[in-house]
Amino acid sequence: MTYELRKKQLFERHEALLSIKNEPEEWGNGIYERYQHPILTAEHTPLEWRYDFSEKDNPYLMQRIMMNAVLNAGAIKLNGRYLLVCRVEGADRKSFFAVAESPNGIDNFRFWDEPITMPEDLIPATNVYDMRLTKHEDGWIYGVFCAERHDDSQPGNLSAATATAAIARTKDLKDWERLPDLKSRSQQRNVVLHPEFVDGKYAFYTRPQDGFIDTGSGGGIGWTLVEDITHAEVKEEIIINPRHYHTIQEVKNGEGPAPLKTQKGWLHLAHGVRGTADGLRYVLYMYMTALDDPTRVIAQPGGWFLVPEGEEYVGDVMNVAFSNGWILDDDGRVLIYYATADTRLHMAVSSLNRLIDYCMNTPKDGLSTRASVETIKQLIRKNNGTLK
Ligand code: M1P
Repeated sequence: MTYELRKKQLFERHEALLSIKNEPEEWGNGIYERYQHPILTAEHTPLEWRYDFSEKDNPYLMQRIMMNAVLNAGAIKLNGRYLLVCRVEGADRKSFFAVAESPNGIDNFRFWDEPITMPEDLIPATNVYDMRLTKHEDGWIYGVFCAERHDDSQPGNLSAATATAAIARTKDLKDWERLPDLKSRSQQRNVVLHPEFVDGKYAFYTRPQDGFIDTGSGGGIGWTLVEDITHAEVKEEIIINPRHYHTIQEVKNGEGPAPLKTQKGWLHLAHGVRGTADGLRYVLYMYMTALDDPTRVIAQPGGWFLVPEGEEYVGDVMNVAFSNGWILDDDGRVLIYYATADTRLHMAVSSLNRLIDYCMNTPKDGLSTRASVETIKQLIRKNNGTLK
């Protein structure tokens, strides 16, 4: 086969992948509908990012730069356009940010021509990932993400790293202004900017952690107020959604996307982590906080909201569901973007009303077997008319 013919077929196959129509599953759980196909994978990245299309320089039509994964995307609807700021990971293990756009938020996602060039901070990071997008009432769109650096206090340990919350802002997702990283005594990952001022200050959801992986004494999802976002510092930090023994958030948890404001309270999507004999299990869960006090949890359904299913379990980091992006659409639908196994990106669709109902009316975790059995029995009795 000639070079030109192989190249043509390569583009045709890629176009066929990009234009697959995605359909919702037929039977869900009533809370949301998952879509059948992953919306973005490494194979969706533009061919121009991976191939040198000069026959002279690349006669074998090899991938010169391979891609490993597309995962953990921030999401926003901007001027009617559905946009994801994806974490794309190359074969070299470096993550970078790239915008993918879809005409309907569900399928036909296509990457913009080039990845984002994120201006570097005073201390350049080795790796950046997991951007949370917040359309703040100050008029900026903020991207808060993890900046990872080698921990130079342990020169002999090649795996020693630090996690810091990096902050950047933009109006269009094209040009970014980098602000200094969030100053904090502890390491921080999964930091998210609240969309409104609270007491005239910027408010951040935090996730203090002693080490790069272990949260250690970090008690859960935290909260801090910051006067000047151009010199953001965690001075006082409270835990608003703690870890708890023998729950889905025993080992760690972290805020997902920026919360959605509803008439009943702030709606939150988060991830919880537990240990198993086979390693960590990452699942998604939801909770709500009060409108007049976003630090006060007013509802939290027991257990997980979404877990990996079937093939979703398999990938680079098995047994992981993770989300840092959702879009509240004009018609009340909530488009939830989630990654599985740190490998690919999927979506599920619900609505604001359904998610509020789920949060307000799902029994909470009674924290013991006895309480769980009692909750199940109450539902049985309600259904057979014997509930007193
Ligand atoms: O590998 C699972 C996830 O691990 C981290 O999340 P956390 O800080 O809560 O442990 C992040 O690296 C995330 O990107 C990754 O998906």
